[in-house]
Amino acid sequence: MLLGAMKVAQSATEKGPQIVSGEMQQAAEFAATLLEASAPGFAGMASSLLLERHPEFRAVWGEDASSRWKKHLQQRLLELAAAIRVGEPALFVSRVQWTARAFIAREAPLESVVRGLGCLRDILAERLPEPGRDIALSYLDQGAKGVGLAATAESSALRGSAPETRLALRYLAAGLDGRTRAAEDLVLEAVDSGLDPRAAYLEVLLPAQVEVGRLWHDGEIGIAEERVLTGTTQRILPQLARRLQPAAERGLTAITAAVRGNTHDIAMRVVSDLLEADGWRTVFLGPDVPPEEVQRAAEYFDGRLVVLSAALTTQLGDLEETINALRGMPDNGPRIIVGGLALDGAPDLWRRLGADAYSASIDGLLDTAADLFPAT
Ligand code: B12
Repeated sequence: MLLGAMKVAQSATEKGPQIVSGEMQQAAEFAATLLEASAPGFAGMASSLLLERHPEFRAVWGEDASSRWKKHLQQRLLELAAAIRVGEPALFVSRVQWTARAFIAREAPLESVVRGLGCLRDILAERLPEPGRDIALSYLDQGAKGVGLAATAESSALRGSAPETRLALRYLAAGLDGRTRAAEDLVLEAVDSGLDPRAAYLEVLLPAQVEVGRLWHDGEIGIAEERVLTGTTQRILPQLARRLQPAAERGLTAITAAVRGNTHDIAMRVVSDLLEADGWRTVFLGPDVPPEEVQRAAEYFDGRLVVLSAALTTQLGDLEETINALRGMPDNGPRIIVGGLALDGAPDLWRRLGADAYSASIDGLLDTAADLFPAT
């Protein structure tokens, strides 16, 4: 059962999540399920309506205008469904703002984001049955209002003059320039000359990854450059792991995984390495792991802690299914810590999903794990 089983849903007002009646929960679940199932159809209708109302957009998006808008609006509908299911309108608003920033960066008319949402609204008002329609329309309205508040650009994660930041900038420059070996040497030589390997992970490589994402989002680099830097980072990670000073073994196993659908596994790789250095035996399952496989691994390896990551809000259902699968194990299963960008902006959501803890950062996760399992 997905998140509709939660004791919380979002009212059709512009407030945060709140406890509401079982009826409201059912309405939210119903709307979310229907939106997911009908997303291609609704998106196709909204895309046709948009181009009928605004033929001038054809000149901007060319011959594929119709299919590109359909794809775009379909993704918004899936994000809308995900936000409704967890009762968090802010998650939908942040997705719309993310889109708005991408449009601004690519000099596409910002007005078209609002118009597109308006067409979705009209289609849903006509076609989405009650219960749940009002919730969907309210979320769409909040999304449309958020467009105007979208920042024109994200600020760089690499500001300031700390030596680690300067190293991250040099690493990024070499990596983006395709000088992979030089980029690798920069980081490893710094560590061999005294830089704490933890700082190399958390203050050099990860901020460089976040920065490359920002540059891509802002249209300043393409996918190829992002892939080159990510590949370089992935080459360095195992070499850094060998340079971490291991603490005394705890005799406990932690399983780490990016949930089904989430192909971002670098954070989990880093978490695994740092937990291992903290005395855990770690089992890193990698990206896109189905709930039943996480559960099977927890059983097979006797995992006492499971760390899960979801990057996109559309992966929240997969996260919840994974937690539920683990909770079905004897004694309520292992302890579960969750994190990832999907939970950003919804600080209490982890509780409702049934996890034991949430951390926004990897540093914080290590403290949380230590709190859950105090050394004896
Ligand atoms: C590399 C990358 C990819 C690679 C991933 C390769 C890999 N093996 O990991 C590929 C190319 C596959 C990819 C695909 C996509 N990506 Co991508 N990607 C990135 C990028 C540039 C770097 C990711 C990374 O390594 N970051 C460093 C790690 C450590 O950061 P992180 O994963 O965010 O984790 C941090 C926190 O979230 C937290 N954390 C994460 N998980 C957990 C778990 C726990 C328990 C804890 C405590 C903490 C924690 O700790 C980390 C450090 O602070 C980011 C930019 C960014 N801001 O990160 C975009 C980014 C994450 N991607 C993005 C998008 C949109 C996509 C795609 C949808 C693109 C597309 N149209 O296809 C797909 C979706 C894939 C999917 N189904 O999941 C967006 C997500 C926006 C959003 N919030 O919705 C980002 C933010 C880019 C951007 N600026 O817009 N991506």
